[in-house]
Amino acid sequence: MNGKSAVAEPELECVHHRAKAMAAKPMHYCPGCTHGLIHQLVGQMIDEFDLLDRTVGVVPVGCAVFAYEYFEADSIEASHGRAPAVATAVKRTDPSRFVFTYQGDGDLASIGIAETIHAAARGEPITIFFVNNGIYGMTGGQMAPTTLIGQRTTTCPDGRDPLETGAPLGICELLATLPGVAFAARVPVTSPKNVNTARKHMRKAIRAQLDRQGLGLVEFLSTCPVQWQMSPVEAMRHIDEQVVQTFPPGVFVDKLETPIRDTVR
Ligand SMILES: Cc1ncc(C[n+]2csc(CCOP(=O)(O)OP(=O)(O)O)c2C)c(N)n1
Ligand code: SF4
Ligand SMILES: [Mg+2]
Repeated sequence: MNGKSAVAEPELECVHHRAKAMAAKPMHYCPGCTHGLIHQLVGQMIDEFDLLDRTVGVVPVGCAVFAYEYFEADSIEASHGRAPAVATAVKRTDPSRFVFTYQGDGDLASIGIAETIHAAARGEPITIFFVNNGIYGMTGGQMAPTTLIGQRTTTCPDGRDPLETGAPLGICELLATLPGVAFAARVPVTSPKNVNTARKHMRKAIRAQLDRQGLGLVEFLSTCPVQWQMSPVEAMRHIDEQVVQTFPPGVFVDKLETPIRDTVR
């Protein structure tokens, strides 16, 4: 001790904890990808609502294909785009389960658009977490229905031309026309404030299912720095400055105070 008194170690406060619903495994996502952050939000919600024992997650094909590795809950891997149909089957077989899907934009808005629209039209009491990064991330950066006008991808290297491939598809705007949808909102996950807003939307999308009001969906504006060929910081800025102009954040449907039966003809 050299005659000196020992300096007390400062007590460290852990600000971020891994949700109990999350497995203690390193994730495979690229640096700066917000898939991991959105996973953690899903885990936090399962903890908050104490749903772990009765949750079934339906996970997609896409970069989140291994999502089942990261949740402690039971999970099913759906074929590309089929998650809302699989979730419908699980929920109808055992209505006591909390059933969520986790889907990318290629999965939900392209190959799976029929499953999305019909699950919503039927008002299935399931919760959809929709990760819109405007591109097919996993397969090498091809154009998705959500790709911005002028955005370069491997299948539109000169930028998306709406005269050739149409305009970006707004899923929240589309679902807002369907009476079976109890809650739909869009949020960028680009700042602590926005992440808090995401949590608020997720609570409502979960309540829509637990109160059997109808389908609940949260669309996250998510980064893909690798396929966008941007740094993680540039990718966040790109969402806040560009993506939100085509996909405005907000609540598109909130019928939680109105029994769904009163809104269906
Ligand atoms: C039936 C079928 N068609 C095509 C594919 C190839 N495929 C795998 S992932 C993917 C797109 C993934 O994009 P997205 O859903 O946006 O997820 P991201 O990787 O961007 O998170 C495609 C087309 C497949 N696996 N199965
Ligand atoms: S390719 Fe894009 S979406 Fe996929 S893990 Fe990497 S950054 Fe994320
Ligand atoms: Mg995508």
